[in-house]
Amino acid sequence: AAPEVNEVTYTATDYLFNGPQFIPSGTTKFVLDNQGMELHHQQLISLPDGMTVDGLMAELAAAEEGTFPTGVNAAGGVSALNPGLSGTVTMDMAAGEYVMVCFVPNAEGVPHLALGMVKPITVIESDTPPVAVQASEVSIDMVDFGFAVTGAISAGTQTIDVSNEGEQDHEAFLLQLNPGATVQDFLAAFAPDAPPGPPPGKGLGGFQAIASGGGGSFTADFTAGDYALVCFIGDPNTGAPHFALGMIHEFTVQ
Ligand SMILES: [Cu+2]
Repeated sequence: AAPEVNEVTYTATDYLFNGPQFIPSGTTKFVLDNQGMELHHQQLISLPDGMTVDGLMAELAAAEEGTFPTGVNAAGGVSALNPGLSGTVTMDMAAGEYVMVCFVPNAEGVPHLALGMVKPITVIESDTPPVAVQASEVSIDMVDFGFAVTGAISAGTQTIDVSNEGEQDHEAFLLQLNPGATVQDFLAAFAPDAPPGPPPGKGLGGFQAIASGGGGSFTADFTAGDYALVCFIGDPNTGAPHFALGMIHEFTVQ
């Protein structure tokens, strides 16, 4: 068979994923369409041999904040999107069992996966070879702990390569900031004591957490304004989120 990109679309609502459970292996373009009223993301997790979905949920609940249990690999996906937005991630999917979850908390701090956003996905071995990767003009290397961005992000639709060159899991959540707002202002809006109201920025997707050595690309529409890449993964050594250790990259699109 000739190499081709398999496109699969999932919708996120409050609080369910809808979309195909069975997809072929190979180069896969994941589209996530947020039709809910809250932020949602699509975190794929590779289900280890012998572990059930319920077993994974128990391990995730017991894991330290922002970390994946030992032996459980984060497998990418579309990062958090504001209501009404959609995002795209492309990556090579190996055959196997996966689970799609959303860790975004609701207003009471309950993660969406505990409210129903858990969807088992089976990637079935196919003979379609992966599509040869065409390098994008912009690439992001995620390291312990920072984002190394090569190339300039400009207005318009852009595809950006993402690669986890670090030892730990990393993600590249793409945030557009309201005029005058900072990343800290945005993060503060999710603190337990934050006043009600929308955060001063919007999630445009990006690349959800992926294990060391993994990667792919995401596509986003940029207009003039201030943006940031943020990683929310927890460092098991210090307990600090990666964004507090250097994984915030602010940039301006002209
Ligand atoms: Cu990180």
